[in-house]
Amino acid sequence: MSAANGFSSAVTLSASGLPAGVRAAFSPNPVAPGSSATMTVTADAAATAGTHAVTVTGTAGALTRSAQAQVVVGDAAGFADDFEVNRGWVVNAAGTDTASSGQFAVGDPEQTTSTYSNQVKQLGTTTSGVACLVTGRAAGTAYGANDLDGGVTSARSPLFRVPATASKLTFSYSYAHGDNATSADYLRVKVVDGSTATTVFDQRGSAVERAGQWQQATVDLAAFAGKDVRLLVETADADTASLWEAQVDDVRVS
Ligand SMILES: [Ca+2]
Ligand SMILES: [Ca+2]
Repeated sequence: MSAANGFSSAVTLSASGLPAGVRAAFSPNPVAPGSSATMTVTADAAATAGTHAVTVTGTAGALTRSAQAQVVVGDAAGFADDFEVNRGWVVNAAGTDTASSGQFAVGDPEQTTSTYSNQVKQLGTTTSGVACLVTGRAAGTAYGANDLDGGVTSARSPLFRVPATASKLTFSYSYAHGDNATSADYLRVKVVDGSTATTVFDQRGSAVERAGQWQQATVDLAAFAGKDVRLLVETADADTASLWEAQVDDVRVS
C-alpha cells in the first residue's frame, strides 16, 4: 500500500474561504493518493473583488490535510478608481514637479469661494463618495491660500492593462481659475507607455473668472489596446501666478 502525504485511500478535495460568487471545482475528485487534481475557480460578475485566502482541504477517512492558496478576483484588464482611498497614485513620481504649493493629494476637498467673483473655485463635492484627486485639499484661510502655485503638480496611476478591444478612458474633472490665468495654465491627462507619454486630454486657462464645475471626459484608448500603461494627471499654474484649482474623480478604463 502506497502513501502520499500520509494518505492511503482516495482523497476528497474541498475549498473553504471563497468569497461570495466564487466557486471551486476539482477534477478528478476524489483523487488517488500521489496523483494530481486540477482546481478550477469560477467567479460571477458580482463576485467580491480582491485577494482572498482560500484553504484547500483533502480528506480520506479520519485523515485531513490542508494547504493555503490565494484567489484574486478582478478584471484581467482595465482600471477603476473612485479615489475614496489612495490606490497607488504617486505625486511627483518623476521628481520634476515645480509647484511650490497646492500639490495634488487624494482626499476630501474643502470648498473655496472667491471673494472677488463670488464663484466656487474648489468644489467641496465629488462625483463619488467624499474624496477625489485635488490640488491642495484644505480650503485654507482664504480662497487663494491653498490653490496651485509655482508650476506643475502631477499624479501617476498604478500600472494597468488596457483591454484589447473597444476601450475607453472616462473620468470626472473640474478646473477653476481667476481672470489672472493664461493659456500657459492647464489640466492634462497623459497615457504613459514605457518611456512615451501621450497627451490625451488638455484643458487650458484663459483670462476670465472660471467657476469649478464637475464635467465628464471620454477618451478613446484604441491606440493603447493590450498595453500596460499608467495615467499621468498634470496641472500647472505656469507663467504669471494665477488662481488655479483642479480636481479629478472616478477614473475608469473599460
Ligand atoms: Ca470619489
Ligand atoms: Ca486647493
